[in-house]
Amino acid sequence: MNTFDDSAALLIVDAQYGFMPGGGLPVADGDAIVPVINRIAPLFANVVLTQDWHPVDHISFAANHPGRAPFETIALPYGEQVLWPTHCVQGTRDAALHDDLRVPQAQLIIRKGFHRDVDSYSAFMEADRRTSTGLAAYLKARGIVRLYLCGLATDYCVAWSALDARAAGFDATVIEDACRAIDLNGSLARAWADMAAAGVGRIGSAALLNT
Ligand code: VGL
Ligand code: ZN
Repeated sequence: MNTFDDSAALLIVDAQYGFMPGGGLPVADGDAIVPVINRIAPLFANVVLTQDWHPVDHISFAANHPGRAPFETIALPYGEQVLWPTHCVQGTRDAALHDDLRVPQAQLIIRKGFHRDVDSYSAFMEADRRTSTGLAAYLKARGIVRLYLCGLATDYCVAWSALDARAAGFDATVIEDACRAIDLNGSLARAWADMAAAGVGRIGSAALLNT
């Protein structure tokens, strides 16, 4: 019952324990996305996942900046960086994808945030806006032109990925109820405004299931 042909892909962003209740950087109600994703994933022949994948000494962790607390911001060479609680450390349970995700057809897992000195919210481009993850080239090589995005968190990794998808020439639509947000200092409203301005579409999973 694949609804979408080979020119479309579902991009599942950071559906990891680290962003679920009990994780290092818990997103409220984050685990509610799992059953929604499991309902929509069978519509897609192509599925790609991302995994936030930090070394323990990563620059985005408040713990690596003495005297700083989580959710403060610092200036880095590439711009402003939010300091996060330690999350998704490489090889830990916190970095694992949720066990209940059922996407057996998934074809690629893009790991990001593994350079110690650069964060990467986006699945496409690291925060220095120069270092590519290789995802755009992979999708283009496979003839994929349309992306549907879901995962965590709406206002960080999903939004940055959707914006970069548009910048790289892809059609991009966020599946709203298959995402949850952090919403730090108005970040969610800003993310939706930025996505709208960039031509990112929005759809609900129920509408998607009726396509
Ligand atoms: C994310 C903050 C830090 C995300 C990842 O997946 O949205 N947010 N690392
Ligand atoms: Zn991270």
